[in-house]
Amino acid sequence: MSAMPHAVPGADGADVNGWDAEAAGIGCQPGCTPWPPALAERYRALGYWRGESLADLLVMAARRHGERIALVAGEVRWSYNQLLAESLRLARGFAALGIRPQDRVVVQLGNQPEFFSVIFALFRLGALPVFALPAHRRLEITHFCRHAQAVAYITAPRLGGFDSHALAHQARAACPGLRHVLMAGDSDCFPTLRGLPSAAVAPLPPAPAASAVAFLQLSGGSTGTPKLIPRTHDEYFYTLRESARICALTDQSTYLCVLPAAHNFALSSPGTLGVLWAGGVVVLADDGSPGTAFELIRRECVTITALVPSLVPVWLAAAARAGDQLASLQVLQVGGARFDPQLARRVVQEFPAVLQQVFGMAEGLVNYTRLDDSPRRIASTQGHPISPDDEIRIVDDDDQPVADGEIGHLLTRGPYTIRGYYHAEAHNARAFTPDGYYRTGDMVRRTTDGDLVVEGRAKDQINRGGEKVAAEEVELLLMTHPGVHDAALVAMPDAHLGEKSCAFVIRRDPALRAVDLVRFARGAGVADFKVPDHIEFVDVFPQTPVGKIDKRALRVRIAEQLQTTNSALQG
Ligand code: OOB
Repeated sequence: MSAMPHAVPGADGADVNGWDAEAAGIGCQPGCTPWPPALAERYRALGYWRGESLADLLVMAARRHGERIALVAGEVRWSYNQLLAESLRLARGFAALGIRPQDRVVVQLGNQPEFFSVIFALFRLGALPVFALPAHRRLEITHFCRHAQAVAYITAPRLGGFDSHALAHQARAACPGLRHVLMAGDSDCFPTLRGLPSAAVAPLPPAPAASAVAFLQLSGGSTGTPKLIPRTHDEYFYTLRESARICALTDQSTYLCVLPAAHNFALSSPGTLGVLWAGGVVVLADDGSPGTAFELIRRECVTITALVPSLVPVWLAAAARAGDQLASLQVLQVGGARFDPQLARRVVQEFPAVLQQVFGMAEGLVNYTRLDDSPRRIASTQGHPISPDDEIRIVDDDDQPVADGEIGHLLTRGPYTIRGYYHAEAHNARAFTPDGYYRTGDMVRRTTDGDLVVEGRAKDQINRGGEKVAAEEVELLLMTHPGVHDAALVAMPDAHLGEKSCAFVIRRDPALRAVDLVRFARGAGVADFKVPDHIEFVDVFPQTPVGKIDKRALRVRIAEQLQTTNSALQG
């Protein structure tokens, strides 16, 4: 990683002011695995990595589109100039607090304008946001703070309906390294973003190197502790530019953000950052219900939005009664979880916008169906990768390529797929091949047109309507209950979310009830979506021939049980 720091002329605070190159993260990336130098050179030579940082993105966008509207949230409307000015004010304020380049800052905000001013401020400082989701609670937030050795935690007094003050107190008490807790909104207990010193005395460090890590994204994961994903400015900017091109974004585009803004799909595929790069408008919604979203689409003339599959049936039903409310909408993206091909066909036939399927992952690789693909391709595949340099291997259990068209494990590497998780050496040895391919854990096949179709999953994860639950994380949590001897979490079919979680539990205490365990899991402070949806008590687990818990058998058992119950209810 040899690129020199690149600051767009006119970017604020370009002089060094006592900050040294090492502090600015140039060539120093502890805990991160770099690309092999020859490949990095190739990606630069091909113009994929252009030496521009995500802070530069906003400076360039403000220069081109200054007084045009960048963000809309309720009655709040910020121009590009306002967003840039506010992010620089915050960057100076953060610097005055002593937040330095490469410091980690856990950011847990809703779909609100401050999410953007905060992350662009951190990008400008070269400090790394760690993207927590609004649903995360004490266990996740304290884990992120500790694992990333965060110096600050930025949250909002209310996250959805949740009062986050207690969570903020708990995080501060549990994480001695956390020097600052800041609130985006009024608070009696914590300093607020509005109250940050606008210290002219605190100069900004030089702009970060584009080759440096820009932020830590969360992995859906399949292991006991959630992993962090280091993404660099250079490669992330590449995905934004290309995603914006693939989705035909222009400065006339308006994107409605209904998914959590911190999630990779909503952030960059092309998401809010892709739209800001194109000079369009980002409209922030509190939720994805048609009641909220359709009115915003009409009022703001939204042209593109992104959904998880579980929202699609209600959108389809509401669209049939929506009159010309959706007249401006050109593209409806759907991704993040398995999308039933029959439902996809209905969208293609009935919904008044072009469907685009998106199959991506926070670790990198993103596939899109293209806007001009045939309706058949759009409805029946998850598209193909962003980059001609995305390398795809589809292999059997022994890492040998499967025959064309056969289903196998998807491995990938390329100009924006990470080479390792943050500070996770042992896990990296399993999650990546020796030659740097990421083992996605997805089972796919490739069509003769070169599109990927997701056929299943080998990783031990539950995809709950796009929210990922790592089985082991929940199993370990349940096993901390004194009445539990062993636990195995598997997916069970759900008509609305696609999948829900079912915990099979071997009890130590015969009096233990499902409701006790659910209460225990809630009380332990995990995100609600990780609390098992259903609990089955058993005496033993079925085993595979090598003596592992046979999760496939458990999945079949609960699926059959549900089917029997459903037919009994219907009969
Ligand atoms: C997106 O990112 P993550 O990191 O929350 O989850 C990635 C995983 C994939 O490995 C796959 O198992 C599943 O989510 N997934 C899909 C899918 N899109 C993602 N499974 C089936 N069909 C799809 N279309 O979910 C994400 C990141 C960027 C863009 C879009 C989604």
